[in-house]
Amino acid sequence: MVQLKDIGLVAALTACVGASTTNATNRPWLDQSRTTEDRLKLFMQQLNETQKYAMVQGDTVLEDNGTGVSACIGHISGNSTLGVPAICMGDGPAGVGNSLDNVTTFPAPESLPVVAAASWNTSLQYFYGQALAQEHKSKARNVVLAPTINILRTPLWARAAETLSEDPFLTARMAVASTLGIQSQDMLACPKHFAAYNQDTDRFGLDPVWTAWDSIVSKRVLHELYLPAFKAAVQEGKAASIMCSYNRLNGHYACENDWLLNTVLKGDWGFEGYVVADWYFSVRSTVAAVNGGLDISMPGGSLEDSYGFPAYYGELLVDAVNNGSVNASRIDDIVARLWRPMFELGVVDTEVTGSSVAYARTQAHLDLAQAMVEDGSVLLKNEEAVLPLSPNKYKSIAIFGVDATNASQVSENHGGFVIDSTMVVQSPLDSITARAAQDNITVSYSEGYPGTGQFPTIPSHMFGDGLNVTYWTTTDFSGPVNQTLIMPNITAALFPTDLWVAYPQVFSSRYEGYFTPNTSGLYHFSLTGQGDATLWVDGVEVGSMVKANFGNTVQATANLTANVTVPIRMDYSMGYSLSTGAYGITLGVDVGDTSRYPEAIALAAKSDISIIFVSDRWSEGNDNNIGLKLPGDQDALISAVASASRRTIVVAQTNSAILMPWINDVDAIMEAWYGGQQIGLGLARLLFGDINPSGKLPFTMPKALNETPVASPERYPGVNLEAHYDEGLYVGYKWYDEFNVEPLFPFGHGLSYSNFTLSALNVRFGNDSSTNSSQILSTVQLSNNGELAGKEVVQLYVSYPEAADEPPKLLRGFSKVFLEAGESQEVAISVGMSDLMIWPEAIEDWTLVSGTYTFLVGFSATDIILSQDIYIGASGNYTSV
Ligand SMILES: *[C@@H]1O[C@H](CO)[C@@H](O)[C@H](O)[C@H]1NC(C)=O
Ligand SMILES: *[C@@H]1O[C@H](CO)[C@@H](O)[C@H](O)[C@H]1NC(C)=O
Ligand SMILES: *[C@@H]1O[C@H](CO)[C@@H](O)[C@H](O)[C@H]1NC(C)=O
Ligand SMILES: *[C@@H]1O[C@H](CO)[C@@H](O)[C@H](O)[C@H]1NC(C)=O
Ligand SMILES: *[C@@H]1O[C@H](CO)[C@@H](O)[C@H](O)[C@H]1NC(C)=O
Ligand SMILES: *[C@@H]1O[C@H](CO)[C@@H](O)[C@H](O)[C@H]1NC(C)=O
Ligand SMILES: *[C@@H]1O[C@H](CO)[C@@H](O)[C@H](O)[C@H]1NC(C)=O
Ligand SMILES: *[C@@H]1O[C@H](CO)[C@@H](O)[C@H](O)[C@H]1NC(C)=O
Ligand SMILES: *[C@@H]1O[C@H](CO)[C@@H](O)[C@H](O)[C@H]1NC(C)=O
Ligand SMILES: CC(=O)N[C@H]1CO[C@H](CO)[C@@H](O)[C@@H]1O
Repeated sequence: MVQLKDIGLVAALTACVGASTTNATNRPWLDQSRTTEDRLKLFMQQLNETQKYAMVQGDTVLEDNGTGVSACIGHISGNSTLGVPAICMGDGPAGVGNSLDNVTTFPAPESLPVVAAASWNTSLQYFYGQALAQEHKSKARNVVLAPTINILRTPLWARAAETLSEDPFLTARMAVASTLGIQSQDMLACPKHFAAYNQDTDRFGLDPVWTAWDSIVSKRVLHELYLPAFKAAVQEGKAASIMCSYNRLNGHYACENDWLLNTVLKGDWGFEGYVVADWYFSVRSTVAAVNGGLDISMPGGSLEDSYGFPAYYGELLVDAVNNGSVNASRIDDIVARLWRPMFELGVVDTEVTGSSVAYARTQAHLDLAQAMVEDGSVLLKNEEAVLPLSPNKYKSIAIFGVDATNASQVSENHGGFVIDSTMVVQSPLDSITARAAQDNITVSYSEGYPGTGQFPTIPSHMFGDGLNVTYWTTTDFSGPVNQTLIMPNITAALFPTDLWVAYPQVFSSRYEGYFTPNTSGLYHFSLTGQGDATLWVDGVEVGSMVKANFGNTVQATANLTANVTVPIRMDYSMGYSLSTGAYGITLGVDVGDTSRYPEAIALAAKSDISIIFVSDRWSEGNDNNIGLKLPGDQDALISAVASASRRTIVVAQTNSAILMPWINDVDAIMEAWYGGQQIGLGLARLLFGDINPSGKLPFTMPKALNETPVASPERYPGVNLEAHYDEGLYVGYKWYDEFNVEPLFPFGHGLSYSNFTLSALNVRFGNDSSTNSSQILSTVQLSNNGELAGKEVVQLYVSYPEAADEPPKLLRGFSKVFLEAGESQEVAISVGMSDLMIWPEAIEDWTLVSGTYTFLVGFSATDIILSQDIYIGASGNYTSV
């Protein structure tokens, strides 16, 4: 019988194993001329039971390298004698995460959809995957925990920036490109999070009873909407691993969901790699998980005393095998799944040369990051050709907002994204100023708005004699008071640790005191931390953080008068926070200043054009709780500046959709996402027309939150921890189409400085020679009638026969094409028969409905230009009409 302490010993002994050599003498599994299965079998014969058990459970006690910096966020030891390296997994999807330095801060992945070329394997998304893998590899990692390919079901999702689209077809194309890009570098990809993980609210539940929400979704909707990108990543992208998600799916945790993992993923799709748990809270059991298809457990569900969970894949697993609840062959199956891709993709044969402190950033990657800004930023509005900027039109430009500076919002805040202390942001202000100088245009700046970041901590003297703080050992201010204290200010560092060191102790606290402003004006408060917090100033609730699992900053504003003392209160509960030891909120302030608006308005009035930078700051673990509104007084600033400006441009750096109450007051709007460190260089070129904008929205922007598909608590975030996906297939543009809801900006929308047209659509049957299968070939003539060269995305949607019971139209192809001014080109898009199949509940399988299909081409979901019907008969019996 294997004891847990043996496993610990093996892990410790092998913790520092580095590179393998390819010396196959006496180690035939290192012989690259053998097949993967052959090598795998030979390798596994070398492992005894103890060694195998040590491999099913990751750790984060990592290859520290003596610097205090860990390369891996998940780690499974290798063995130098056997010549196999450790498996070292790292976040994240927009560059090397986990606070490693000297890496490239890329734009958020969401900016990439619809930028891909027709042949996606040469697309930017593929290069992005390659660059990601190269940087992770430099940091000694061999598994990239990316891409994130969950459907953007609600624009409120914290991780909108990290995922790809509301549409399954588009997401699938991007997922394949990114997976192939990563795995082209002798690295493993790990598409995530499997499955129906479309919100962060309630993903862990509430301390100390951690129960995650349950997604209630029909099988048809899963097969047609939430699973296709995973299927494509597995079957076409050959993804080496898949990460299962935190949520429950139809009553069972995703990481112990036999139907999802065994029947669908490993059975129907033939997935031969491994399923790894998400880091905390996704593993909830031993027998159900291992029999339900989870291969590798990760800390949180596997570390002793981790949030009260036992080590499910430690001694409990050994016991489960010994008592017969888990078949011993399942352990071999897991170990084979773990190492198969390591052999198949050549990772075992690649020397580990990286280190956590290596310099991974390269000029080529910075250039790619800039190219992504140029290809992915979306020009939403451009009235009367106010853009591009040019000396004929403007001699002076006024710029507003801290996001224009090097404090620009360029990345998600959580550590899964890039958090690099050495990052240098190419600020939009500097880049625009430099570019404008070439045209003798002057650029001036006025802050107007202090940004969405953290402000300096409120100094103690502004709270007079201090704040009364009351503590409860409950999460909801109930029960007897545990203690009261006087605190000089509100900082996370001053939270009394004795309240929570004895896990599972939880607490809530209330601060009450007085705040004395030293100036008059609008005060911006920053609440930085995790958990739940609400701030009241002068008796009015001015802002809140809701169910934040990880650190984030939210903003609150209050209009105050110098030397007029007002009551201040903050309620804080640590219930939803995750990072042990990081409880509490730090309250910062940007003091009021009555001159801010007058200065901005004066500058706007004397300039030829105003450019206002705005942002939000949603981040993993913290869904948007303010309903798509821009934080703080940014809406007011835009309106104020616009009313004084001759021309106004808004540049938005946002996680997802935002509401635009000022839309009719401004002339142009550019969505630049969380654009990475090269944002300024790319934006300057776009604004001046050195590059023609060609980014397209990967999701629908609604006019109001209550017009989105999931605008009911039963659907999102769920009631009693059940989220009912009963909007069915009607997610994104399918909803707006079906219910005739006019969006603010439709899916696929994005303007160009040129004028593209489509003509001569021809839809016909064809044959895909590579697979010798039937397909439908659409050709259409794309013309650039403008005066600038540029790219345009031809989008192909299909309307199904009535009997299919599908939404009005579904994206089934797209092609991004570059044309010189005046040039025309025939664009061909083929759609395979399998892409037209549906999955009716009645037959529980894919089927092709016969009938008349309408093929529609256009430049967005609401800009359909040409269409043609085609009749598809019973299998093999096709005729055009
Ligand atoms: C590596 O594997 C071999 C063969 O199973 C074993 O004898 C050796 O102890 C292992 N090395 C370490 C450091 O665990
Ligand atoms: C390969 O391994 C054998 C046995 O450990 C050793 O004698 C030999 O020198 C190695 N060859 C190379 C090229 O490293
Ligand atoms: C397996 O091998 C390891 C390393 O050689 C050793 O420490 C362990 O005791 C062995 N376990 C069994 C069950 O033989
Ligand atoms: C970043 O790289 C530079 C140049 O190699 C090095 O001097 C510096 O120490 C690195 N910084 C960090 C924080 O790793
Ligand atoms: C900018 O101004 C300088 C000095 O007045 C002049 O020489 C130059 O031609 C101007 N450039 C442009 C692009 O107008
Ligand atoms: C907050 O109070 C602590 C404890 O007195 C003090 O060390 C810290 O400097 C104060 N912070 C500010 C910004 O006043
Ligand atoms: C306050 O909470 C701590 C931590 O749970 C506990 O040890 C202490 O006894 C409590 N004090 C009171 C007065 O309830
Ligand atoms: C703080 O507590 C003291 C003592 O109970 C009380 O006199 C004072 O009014 C309280 N201050 C506030 C702001 O509640
Ligand atoms: C703040 O108060 C002043 C004075 O009442 C008022 O003029 C101003 O509009 C207010 N600002 C905001 C943003 O509410
Ligand atoms: C084992 C390992 O990764 N060692 C590295 C630690 O960091 C130094 C400094 O970059 C490298 O030189 C070592 O190779």
